[in-house]
Amino acid sequence: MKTVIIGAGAMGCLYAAMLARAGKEVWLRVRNKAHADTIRTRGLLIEESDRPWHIPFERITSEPALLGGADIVILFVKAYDTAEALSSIAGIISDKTTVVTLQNGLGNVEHIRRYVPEHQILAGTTAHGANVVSTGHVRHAGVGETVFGPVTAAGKKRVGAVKELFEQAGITATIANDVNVLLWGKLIVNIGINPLTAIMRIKNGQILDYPPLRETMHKIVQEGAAVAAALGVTLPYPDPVRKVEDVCKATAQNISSMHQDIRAGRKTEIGQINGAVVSYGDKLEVPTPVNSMLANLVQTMEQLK
Ligand code: KPL
Repeated sequence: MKTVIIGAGAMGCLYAAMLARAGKEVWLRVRNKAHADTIRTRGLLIEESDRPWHIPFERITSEPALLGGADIVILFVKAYDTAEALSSIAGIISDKTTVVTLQNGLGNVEHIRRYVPEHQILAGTTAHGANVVSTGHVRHAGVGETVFGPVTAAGKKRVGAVKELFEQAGITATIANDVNVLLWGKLIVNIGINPLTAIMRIKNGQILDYPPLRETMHKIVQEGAAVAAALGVTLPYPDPVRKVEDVCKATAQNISSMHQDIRAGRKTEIGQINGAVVSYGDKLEVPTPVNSMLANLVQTMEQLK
């Protein structure tokens, strides 16, 4: 069973290291040749609360042609790079390949569908907290579940092999029946936490420490929940505001992925997170003024010199 992980950010490196540690054949595909060379030379270093661990990692390349075929492809690139990533690795996908997206944001499945038949696609979320310290060096800030499921009923028979692969590597995995509900459930968490932590440059838990910020988070989440309801999506929890507060507490020490992007001067996933809520809101005539304002602010921050 050969697994190819696309993207060597925090999550890509973490999952690659865990699978390699379990003796699995796992490859990493990165865009940047210098990053590939660094990881091939130094291996992957994972810092955990008790102690760091290291694993040599030579199966990494920036050249898709060197990857050969793949049984499982796991996508961990930023959501705005999904289409490019898929077009670059189209050659390694056959009718046997299962493509798994565990990325943030909306729109990933729609991009993957253009290259891969629906019954070969699994989609889901990861609740692991991880930050990049330097190339191939990751701080594993929090252990969480990986939840995923098939995009269509015909994909059901593919979930078992992926769940087994994860579990053999110590990655706790749960199967979800309704992927749309799952993705919207995670989206609502991301719209409430990511832009506020990126703009204020704070850790996730600090949103709850400042009443005006906490109130703003409530408004963002209520708008998102109204859009989900208008779309006919029943969120996987009864009280969205409470859910986001719980995630703020559970990941209190995390630097959210959007905050990490802003810190590193990278483009963020704001378009696929709060921007996606605004787009659906516009189509469904559900007002989303707070999400829209935050999307504008984060987009401006990406451009600030
Ligand atoms: O998914 C996350 C992210 O940072 O993108 C959360 C859940 C907010 C954890 O940091």
